Amino acid sequence: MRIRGCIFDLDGVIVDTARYHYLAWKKLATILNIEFTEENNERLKGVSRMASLDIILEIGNRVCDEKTREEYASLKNKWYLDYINRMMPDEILPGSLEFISELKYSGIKVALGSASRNTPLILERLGIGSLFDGIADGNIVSKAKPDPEVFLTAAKMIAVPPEECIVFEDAVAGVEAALKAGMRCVGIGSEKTLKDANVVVSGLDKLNLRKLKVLAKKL
Ligand code: B16
Ligand code: MG
Repeated sequence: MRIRGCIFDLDGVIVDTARYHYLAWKKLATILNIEFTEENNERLKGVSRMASLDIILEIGNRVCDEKTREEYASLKNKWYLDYINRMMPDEILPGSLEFISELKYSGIKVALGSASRNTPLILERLGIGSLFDGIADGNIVSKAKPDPEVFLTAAKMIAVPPEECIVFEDAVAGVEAALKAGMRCVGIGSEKTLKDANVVVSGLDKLNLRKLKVLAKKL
């Protein structure tokens, strides 16, 4: 395939915020007397805030009205923001900046495709907002991953057709979204979890443009 656009997920690919999401959800679960484990937290990766809350309520066998759900979600986000507001650029995952810069330097368009409504704040904390030619996040899309909307929006922003885009994603829901968008997907994490990705690497530090082109021949 010809690579003209690369679209990056944020949480779990460029920065590891999963731990902060977990700690904030855990706090809410404890208050609600729901047992919520790190294993359960895997199910929340890549899915929207409200869908994450619904998974936790389902684990605890609870049903809530809309107003209460909104209150719980905003409480969790308040605790999550306490962590995010203390984030520093050294939390950017190894190899991310080098890889993205190399892509840009070689003329490939680079976009962000994240479910997170906190994307602008995270990018500001990390000082990397200006790196991207397009930013599609949870604030501008209405359908959460596994719906392809966020990646299709990102591709439009960089004016590259889906078949010439590669998505880098750490979550099962995100891989599904990328494939539904008609894009190729490089899974970031374990092959066992990301079975449907076209190829899987453990992190962006394992990639450079030369290696990506070799992988792309198999895509
Ligand atoms: P927020 P990504 C996702 O980001 C996270 O993986 C997921 O765990 C979280 O629930 C979702 O963002 C919404 O985040 O509460 O900040 O809007 O992986 O798509 O970059
Ligand atoms: Mg992610």
